[in-house]
Amino acid sequence: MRQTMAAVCLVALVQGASANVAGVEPAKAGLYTPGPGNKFTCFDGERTLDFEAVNDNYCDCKDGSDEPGTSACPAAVFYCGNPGYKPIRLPSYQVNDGVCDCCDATDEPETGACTNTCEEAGREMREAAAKASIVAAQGYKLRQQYSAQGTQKRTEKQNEIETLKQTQGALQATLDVANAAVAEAEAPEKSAKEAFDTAWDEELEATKAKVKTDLFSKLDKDQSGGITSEEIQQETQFDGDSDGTVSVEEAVDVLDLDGDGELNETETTLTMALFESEVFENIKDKFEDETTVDEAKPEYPEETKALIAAADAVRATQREASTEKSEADNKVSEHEKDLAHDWGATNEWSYALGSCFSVDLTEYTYEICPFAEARQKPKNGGGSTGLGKFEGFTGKDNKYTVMKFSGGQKCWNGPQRSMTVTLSCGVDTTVANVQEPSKCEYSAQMTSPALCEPPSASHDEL
Ligand code: MAN
Repeated sequence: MRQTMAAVCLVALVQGASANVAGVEPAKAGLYTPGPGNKFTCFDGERTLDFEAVNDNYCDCKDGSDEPGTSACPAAVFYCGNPGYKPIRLPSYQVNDGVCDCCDATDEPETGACTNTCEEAGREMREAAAKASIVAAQGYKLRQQYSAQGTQKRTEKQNEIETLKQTQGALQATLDVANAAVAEAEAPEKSAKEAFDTAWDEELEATKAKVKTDLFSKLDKDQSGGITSEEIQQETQFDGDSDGTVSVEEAVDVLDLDGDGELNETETTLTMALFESEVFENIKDKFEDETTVDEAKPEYPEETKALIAAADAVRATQREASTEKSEADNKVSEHEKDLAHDWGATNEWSYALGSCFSVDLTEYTYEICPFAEARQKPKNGGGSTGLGKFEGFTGKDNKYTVMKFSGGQKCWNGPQRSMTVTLSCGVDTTVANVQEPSKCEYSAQMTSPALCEPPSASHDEL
């Protein structure tokens, strides 16, 4: 049946008004006017076709614009509106491939593999978005608190550094005075102690020498200056076999220095010098009463004790001054180190200073300490492994979305360990999903209120 011109126009108008060319996104709908006699020009302007060539499953345009709703053109993009959910765009090869990519089922018209699930998907998405926005709101409140606390903490630390720096001079002066007092008190203390110690050493040596000469003298009965075997025989201590007499053999044994069983000239009359060097040590135990020397050093005399006490007192003062000074120095460097860290755009990360957050997995516990380090601790005991020192925030668009740790313990046959932590908004600070995508390169996800944006900044208004 031949249509009148008016009827064709009417059909075109009606179709144009509700024109739904499969796979075309609303912004481009105006470029497609279905209807007999209508033309279509490829987006690249290279060809103009009869409209029947659109979505006829044959690719005419290089840019794929004539086949938005089929898989015929590799360059084409399929758009599904997914009413009730959110629109998505697919590469054309996903059209009619038997896989449901669009919840409105429009990507599978020929396979008929799909039903419309947009209502359910939309509901789930809105529920998730509602939950996320509650989390975001709670988290953002915390973030504001952390920011306020952080700003205050920054000021406090700066003020404390100022105060400490002012006292550092005085503390150093006190320490200098104490050092001088110690030097002054230690000189007489040292010489008094040294004098006493030397005298004691000499006295002890003299006593030990006297013990030897006394024993020599005791054995040298006739005081001739030499000990003979007859004299040895008179000392019952040399009665080795306890038969009541010291035999000639027993006496010779004492004096027989070369061990040849008889006494030569020097051995027959043993001099003091040989007695001291060769005999005394062998026989002294037989004369314990005479040879035991009390080697315990006596206490220092009162004057020396007074010098030691005086020096102890100034040393104690010096220790105190030194401790106070190093505590002040340490505090200053600790604060300076903390302040050197990036606490976030509004100091919102301040709450994590000095804190660690961990997660227990099957084999390991992972511990993340912002501004410090990340560690891996085996659950079956054993030492922990350093996964890297805090390097900083390294996210691309918003640097506070990624925390990087690097330069950790070297991996056997590999790099030094490192960890990349991806951050997202959460009411609590939690660590999850720790993985090792490549050997000794770890990744983790961390939630923190520091990542929660003000509710108005939320992009999902579905
Ligand atoms: C340890 C752990 C692992 C790592 C290996 C590399 O076992 O740190 O995570 O893959 O060392 O040898």
